[in-house]
Amino acid sequence: MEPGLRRLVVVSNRLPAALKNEGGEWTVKPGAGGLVTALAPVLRDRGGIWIGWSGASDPTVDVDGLLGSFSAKAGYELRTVQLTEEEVRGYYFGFSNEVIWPLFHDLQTRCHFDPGYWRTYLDVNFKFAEQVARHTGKEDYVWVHDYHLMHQAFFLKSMGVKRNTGFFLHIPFPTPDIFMKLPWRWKIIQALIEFDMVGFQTTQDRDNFVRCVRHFIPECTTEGDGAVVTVRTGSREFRAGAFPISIDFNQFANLATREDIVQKTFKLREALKHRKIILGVDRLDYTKGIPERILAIRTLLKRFPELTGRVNFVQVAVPSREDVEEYKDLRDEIDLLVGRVNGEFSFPGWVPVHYHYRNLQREDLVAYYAAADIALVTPLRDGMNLVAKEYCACNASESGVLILSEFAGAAAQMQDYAYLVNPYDLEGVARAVNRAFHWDKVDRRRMMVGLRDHVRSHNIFWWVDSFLQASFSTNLGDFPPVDT
Ligand code: ADQ
Repeated sequence: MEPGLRRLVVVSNRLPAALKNEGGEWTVKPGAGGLVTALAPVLRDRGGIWIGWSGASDPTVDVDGLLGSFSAKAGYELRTVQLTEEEVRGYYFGFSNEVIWPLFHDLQTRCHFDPGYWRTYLDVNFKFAEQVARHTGKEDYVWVHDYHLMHQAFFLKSMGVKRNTGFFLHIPFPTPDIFMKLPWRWKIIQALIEFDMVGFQTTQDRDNFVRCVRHFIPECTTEGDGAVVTVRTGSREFRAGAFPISIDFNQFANLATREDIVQKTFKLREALKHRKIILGVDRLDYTKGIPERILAIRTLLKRFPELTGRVNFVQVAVPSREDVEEYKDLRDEIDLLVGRVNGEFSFPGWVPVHYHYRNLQREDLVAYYAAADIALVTPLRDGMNLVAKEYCACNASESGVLILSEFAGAAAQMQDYAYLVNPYDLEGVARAVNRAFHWDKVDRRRMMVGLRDHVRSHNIFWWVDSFLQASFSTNLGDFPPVDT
């Protein structure tokens, strides 16, 4: 079979449909993320399977029955990996979220290097690999997603199962000095080099990874100078590439101009009395820099008192990992900071910070994006950051300004048209917001048109195509650099 037409098998921690217990009854809810939107048509057209955890640890739930009806509608198969509560604790909350997530975001002091987590991570990865081996054939292409499942190719090989495999890391890959803090560093490198293609969000991430490989295998060489390179380690030859993930541009752009959403946008602006809206939208996570952003708004109001009463900062945070202590503490910290800044600057008829802690419907989110004059996207570190791209897609008026952290993967692609800032530099962020506030309409339009053109052409479908083509292409010269 033509390599590019192989059946696709996607493997990720969670399935594109989640089982939810609502009032004692289990139901299936389809996932709405960009990855599902992009991969579903590919899976449907060439035939495919998605393998992952369903989100239900209750052994009495008829998972296969519930997912069967979803599969029939979706047009591709779903296969679950059943996990016990203890496995979810060790592999997901433990190793994935308390070791790899903070370390790969350069926040090593937040890591809990618990050897028990590591063992459970390996056990669960083995369980996933068994399912992959059971449900796939030699002709299939197995595409594994993210840091929860770095050992898939390694375990398939140890079982003697030959598969063509690709891996995509959605979060950053750290520099060697940070990666070396991981007690299981060599085992992770050993596992990753068993994939045929290892994909990253940026060239910098890819190069960090290659430098870590070289640390353990000094004779490692690379060939190529584009987005994708061939890596040779003596015993292994594989590809490593940069594939900046994106969004379904048209879906967001079309929503933003739909009549009912235009109405919603109008109402939002009315409610805020035509003051300039500065918007932050994030999962509530310590990597997103939300406390620092609120402090930057405080600095803005102190340094530029003439903006008092003329701006509103709207922060929308979607609840995330709510059972984890650190995330509860972060929520408390944000509540406190919002209260402090509002206490310090409010006057009758004006409150500077509007904070919403909830999951918004897509339509409401788009209305916020469309209403905002300035998007303040300032993560301390981020693999890519889709909010930056969603904001541009929804800015149909082409008058918004994107202020973007230089530590978000998106900065590598968007730096020519976004206002880049260091999120730790509160004065610098405040100055950027002040400048954006006063920015001339012609300049704003030029920048936003540039951003929108880029996201339109480098959308999520482009991303899927480039990853799959780079996995099979015989000419890596077809993949020019994707960022700087
Ligand atoms: P995340 O860390 O989840 O993803 P991000 O890329 O910003 O980060 O995506 C967040 C998503 O959540 C966006 O699609 C946004 O629309 C949605 N969202 C945020 N707040 C919301 C709210 N209040 N209500 C509803 N939806 C909300 C990881 C990596 C990123 C990488 C992505 C994709 O950490 O760096 O960009 O994967 O690879």
